[in-house]
Amino acid sequence: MKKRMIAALMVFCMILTFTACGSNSKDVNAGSTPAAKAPTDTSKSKDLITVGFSQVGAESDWRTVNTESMKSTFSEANGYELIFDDAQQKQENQIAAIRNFIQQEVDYIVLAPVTETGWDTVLQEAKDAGIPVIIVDRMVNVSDDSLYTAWVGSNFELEGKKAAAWLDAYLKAAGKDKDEVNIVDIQGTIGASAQIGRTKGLEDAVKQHSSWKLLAKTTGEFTQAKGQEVMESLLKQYGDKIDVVYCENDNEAFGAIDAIEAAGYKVGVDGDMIVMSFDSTNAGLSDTLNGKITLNTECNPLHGPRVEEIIKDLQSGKTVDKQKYVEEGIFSFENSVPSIKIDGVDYPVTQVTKDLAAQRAY
Ligand code: GYE
Repeated sequence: MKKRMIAALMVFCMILTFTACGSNSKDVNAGSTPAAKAPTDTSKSKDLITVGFSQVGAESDWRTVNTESMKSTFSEANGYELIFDDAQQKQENQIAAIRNFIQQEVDYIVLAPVTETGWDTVLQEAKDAGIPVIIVDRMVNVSDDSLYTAWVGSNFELEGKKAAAWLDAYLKAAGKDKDEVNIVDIQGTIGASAQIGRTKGLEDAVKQHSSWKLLAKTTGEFTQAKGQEVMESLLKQYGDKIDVVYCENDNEAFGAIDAIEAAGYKVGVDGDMIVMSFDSTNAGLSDTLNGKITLNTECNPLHGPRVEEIIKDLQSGKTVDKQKYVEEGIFSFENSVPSIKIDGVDYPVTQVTKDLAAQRAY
């Protein structure tokens, strides 16, 4: 209590000092209503909104596009000063980056969290410093929702459900729904929302299909190298007993396809096993067009403008949605399944064409 009072006094004194000097004060309002800039604020850098962005890493094509989207949105020309930090897939690096942003008194902290848990302490520090935190892409699992202002990203469990519903419909259309179907799941980074949701979508479906067997689930850490390594060992263990390789992102799928082909097997609807993937990046869609990936469930990485919209609303004192999902499609090599239904909602399945692949924005 005493400490708090001293801290409050110090903050008060600091505010007084800054105001007296006519210096530029910082926004210190938490939550959804940041304070207006000081009217005396004339210097160029102070006109810019400072955003500290803690990015997961550079593990995949999706991530590269996502980084690009953030960097091009939060440019000086658009009125921002972006402090970008690549955490190399390590939560401790993200925590250090956030502490650094707090020290630099940024206006907003944007966090793409590597995993869901472990954020309470550092987000409380950001809240205490009065800096709004926007979570993007994966989710955080915190005990108190007021530790972040808003979240925007994908419904990863729905993505998993879409993929599993397509597999069900595809097998039915091929007259193979009574056959035993052996599946391996190359998971994403364990504990990341994208992994949790996609794995759950598959596992729930496996429980509902007595003929589906999940032979193994193991992480490929969302990278091509690990996807290949993991697939090599799965092939050693199960060989062509595997019918479906469920990769939780495109890069894992690229690695898995390399491993399958190097072991002398053929991927695709007329091959030894089919590969399913998530993301639908440019390269992912070309592999869907050529049939190496049979189904690709979209995950949209273009979050820069979405985060900017939240920041603009906060700047103008508007309330923002606490959580916002992005709409996403489903792309397939073949056309036996025109659409799928989940919880009463129809989702079209788009067969990839040359034009569609060529026009892809990411
Ligand atoms: O699917 C994967 C990336 O969190 C949605 O992370 C993101 C996932 C994406 O590494 O490619």
